[in-house]
Amino acid sequence: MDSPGGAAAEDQQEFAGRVKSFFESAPPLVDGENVSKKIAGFISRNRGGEADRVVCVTSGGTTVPLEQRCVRYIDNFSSGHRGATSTEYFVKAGYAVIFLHRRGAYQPYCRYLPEDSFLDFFEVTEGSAIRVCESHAKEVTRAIRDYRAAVDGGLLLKVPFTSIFEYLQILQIVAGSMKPLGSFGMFYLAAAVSDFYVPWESMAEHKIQSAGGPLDMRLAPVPKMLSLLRKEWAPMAFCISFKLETDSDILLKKADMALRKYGMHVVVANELSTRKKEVVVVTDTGKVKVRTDEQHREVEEKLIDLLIEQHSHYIEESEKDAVNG
Ligand code: 9Z3
Repeated sequence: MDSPGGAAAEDQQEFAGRVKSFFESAPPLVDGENVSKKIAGFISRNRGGEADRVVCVTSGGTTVPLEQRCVRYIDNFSSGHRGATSTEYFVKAGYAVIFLHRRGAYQPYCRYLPEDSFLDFFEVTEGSAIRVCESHAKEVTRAIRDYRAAVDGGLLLKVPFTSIFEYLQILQIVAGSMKPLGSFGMFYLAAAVSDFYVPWESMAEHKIQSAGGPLDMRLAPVPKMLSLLRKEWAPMAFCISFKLETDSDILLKKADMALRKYGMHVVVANELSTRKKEVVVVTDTGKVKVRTDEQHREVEEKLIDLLIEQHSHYIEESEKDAVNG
């Protein structure tokens, strides 16, 4: 008969096998060497520098391709607004931010795009020069100023992804580069990550033909990388994940479960329809509701303040632990 320890070891082995096969069968990351270099350079420039703290903000949904030469894919809901907004507040607070985002999702400092056409912001003068319309001058000036300050100050690195393969490969690279930062590193995982995927080797190469009738497809579970991130990839980093549900009755229970199961430091629980107005910050010491109000029109403003406070406390405790051995 198996001992409980034996069963746990078997589970771990099975999980390790799924992780191995996910990465081994993933298509190689396009321009992977360059991506790694950029990330490592950004982190080493900020290490011990003015910013000192580096956060990886993930944003937008990952896709699951159904064909190797992809025409169709399954998508995960996320506009990327949460990640883009949070990035601005982190930079404002002095953090260096690696913005790991879905291509085409909302971007920091220009969140009016893609909903409003940016052509509406400009007009052509009589001399054929282009100028910003008076009605948009204030916001455009502020956006350009803040964006330039973030980029020129070396506080913002944007790294795009589309598929679940790209996302997890890049996340692993970021985590490896963040490891030396210890407790000064942070992960703010707002991206909506696919739970199921089609393994590359069992995926059709060409566009699936509709003439064949109903489509049967077997999706494999994506190994949950959150526990790997905590245990192996960057064990000292402060980790915040998000829990999204549409049924508010199960939201907090699921957030509690995620906190324990993946060893997150914080889980931010949000319900789809109210996510822009209200979130609940769940930690092992309790739950705090964060809401918009008259002074804080964006829930991220208060949320980031609170998380930074918790991160500071975590750094202090980690340093005490290091001194006490
Ligand atoms: C979130 O819960 C984000 O807050 C939203 C933000 C995606 C709701 P928007 O991008 O929305 O501003 O439109 N992100 C995490 C979603 C997720 O997939 N979480 C997994 C889960 O709930 C855990 S990794 O199981």
